[in-house]
Amino acid sequence: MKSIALITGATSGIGKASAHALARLKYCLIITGRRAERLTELKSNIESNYGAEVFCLPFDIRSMDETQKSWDSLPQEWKKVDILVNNAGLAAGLDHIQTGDRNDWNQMIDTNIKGILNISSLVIPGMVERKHGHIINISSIAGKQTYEKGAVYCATKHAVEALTQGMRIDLLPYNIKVTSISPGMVETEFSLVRFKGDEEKAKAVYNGIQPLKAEDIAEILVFVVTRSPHVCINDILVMPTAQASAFYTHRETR
Ligand code: NDP
Ligand code: 8X3
Repeated sequence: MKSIALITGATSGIGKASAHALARLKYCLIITGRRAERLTELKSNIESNYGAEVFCLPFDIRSMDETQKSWDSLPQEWKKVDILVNNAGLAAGLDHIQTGDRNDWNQMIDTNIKGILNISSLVIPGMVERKHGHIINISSIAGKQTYEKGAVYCATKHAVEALTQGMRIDLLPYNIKVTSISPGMVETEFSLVRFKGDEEKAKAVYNGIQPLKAEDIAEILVFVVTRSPHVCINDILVMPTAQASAFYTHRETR
């Protein structure tokens, strides 16, 4: 069997673009996310366009039970994951800490932090045994800076930064690369999810600015996974040209 990449959150945005990009590199793919029909559609699209083999695993990454059952359902040869892209994640709401919704907080913490731990706890032991593997965690500028009304989302991405560093240290004896990719604004379903389906609010996030595309991040992922075996890209921060930090953007007004 060829090399295997497992991508979480492949039903949309960065994860979906990453699936296309890794299929072009001839990886066999395990694609995950809750929306099963989207996974099936992506599988058939990828198989017909690139001839890559694809395995769909629909599950909610917040649940260790669901994650474990899905992992157990994989044929043995598919469990030898070479690349794990920890991408599934979300922001829910944009609120001051004093008015934040506890359900939103739990959803972000359970997906963005525990979700990474749930799937990583199943994939990493095999990488350790084989002394081979590459983990790519999709963090964010929100993992490096904290912005108003984003305390909990930013806290989860700061946790991703800490997990990335900790994984790199603990996995050092096992020839496992650990990379963090931290984007600024990328136009995906991210803002639609954050604003719970409010299209107007979601669109306004990108008013007067050319945001990154999911494919821009996938292109960086390709660079990261195609370095020589002795080279590990630790950390990439990437923004739209019109964004300088979490706080400064230049918007063209018409
Ligand atoms: P999208 O909303 O387009 O994609 C998010 C993906 O995560 C979907 O495939 C979704 O699948 C999956 N997901 C969310 N919750 C769960 C869950 N409980 N169980 C399983 N899968 C889940 O957003 P992006 O592509 O933009 O986001 C991808 C990553 O990039 C996230 O970690 C995000 O924080 C990060 N990021 C995004 C930026 C942006 O501006 N867009 C900037 C910086 C980082 P499904 O709903 O089918 O379960
Ligand atoms: C997503 C980018 O700036 O909304 O992680 O936090 S931002």
